[in-house]
Amino acid sequence: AGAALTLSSQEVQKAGQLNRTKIAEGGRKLRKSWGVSWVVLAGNSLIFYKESKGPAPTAWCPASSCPESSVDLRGAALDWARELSSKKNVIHLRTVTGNEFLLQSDQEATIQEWARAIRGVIRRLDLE
Ligand code: I3S
Repeated sequence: AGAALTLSSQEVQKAGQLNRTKIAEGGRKLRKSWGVSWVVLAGNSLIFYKESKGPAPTAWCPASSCPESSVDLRGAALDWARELSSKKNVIHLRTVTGNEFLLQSDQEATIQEWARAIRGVIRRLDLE
């Protein structure tokens, strides 16, 4: 939760651990590579933090030293990804820049909460 704390000034709306893979970059399809990310929904962005590979596997590295990527949700689209993965509970996020991600949780309720929260931000930005 250290990562989320440093973002408090940006209105953290949701944070948690999800399975994640990027499937396209700038409209170009990528090879899937699923991994666990710490995901933070804050302000207009979805931010991914890599799980720490250090000696304490349960700890997340501090935001300042952790490789991260950030997705601008303005104009993005979110759908269920039933045809894009054999896994259950997968959502598909597409950005205006043609980056695409799959996010997955084994808990249906968890991914539904994420879908609701991300859609909320996308809708708010659509209205601006
Ligand atoms: O859509 P795909 O290509 O069936 O996705 C699977 C592959 O990316 C696979 O990796 P390799 O092709 O390197 O073996 C992954 O291990 C699978 O998890 C991918 O499928 P799912 O259905 O799990 O998203």
